[in-house]
Amino acid sequence: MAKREIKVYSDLSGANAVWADKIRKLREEKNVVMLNLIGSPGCGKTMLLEKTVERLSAKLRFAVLEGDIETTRDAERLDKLGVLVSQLVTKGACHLSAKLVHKAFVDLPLDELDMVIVENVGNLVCPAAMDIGETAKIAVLSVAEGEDKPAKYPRLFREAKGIVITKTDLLPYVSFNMRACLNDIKQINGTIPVIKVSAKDGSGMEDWVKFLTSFSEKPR
Ligand SMILES: Nc1nc2c(ncn2[C@@H]2O[C@H](COP(=O)(O)OP(=O)(O)OP(=O)(O)O)[C@@H](O)[C@H]2O)c(=O)[nH]1
Ligand SMILES: [Mg+2]
Repeated sequence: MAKREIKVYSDLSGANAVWADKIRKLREEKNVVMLNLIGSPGCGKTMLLEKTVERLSAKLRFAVLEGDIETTRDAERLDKLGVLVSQLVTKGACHLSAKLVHKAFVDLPLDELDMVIVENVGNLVCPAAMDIGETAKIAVLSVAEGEDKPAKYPRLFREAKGIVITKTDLLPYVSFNMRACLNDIKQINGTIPVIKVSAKDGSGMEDWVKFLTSFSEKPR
């Protein structure tokens, strides 16, 4: 039997990189910060954004891109608060691709914005590996998930420029060892800022907003 050549397909991330570079270039041209929020399903990303709106609106002009596998529910939550928001629906993919983000990003009124916050699809693994041309990835971890997550899913916590520990109001009811968690984070990403918040009771929200605004003070 004649030997048939096996076709090999790879380097899809190369195609992604082209779109990520387009976003980066446009961001730099328009002087817009883009933050990529990444965390498990239900860790409180959207509620954190809901509670951020009023405080952040007083300081800078921002829009939100909501990433989900299905539904426009998260975008509707922010739209109700008057936020400029679009919904990116991946139809099954576990992370946002740079191509999809680019499509929504170019439609934003970039000349009138200082910051775009992207809520990625709820997932601790895949979005961490995907460049979407962001200024920074921000890891979101709730105390309900357990303190071992940074050690078990280190890529996100290594690549992030900040970590938000959410739902701190639940600390009395869950066995989350904050000291062990912070120790692991230190091993993975020594000097990374860690912000502890409760979107429910409002504690830590000032620190969170200060952290966000610090990005618009740096080169974008
Ligand atoms: N107790 C408490 N509950 C919270 C807090 N933040 C969010 N929640 C609850 O956690 C659940 C999930 O919150 P979301 O904000 O939808 O989480 P998410 O990370 O956006 O979820 P996905 O978009 O599905 O990945 C909701 O029931 C919220 O009410 C908090 O600070 N404290
Ligand atoms: Mg959400």
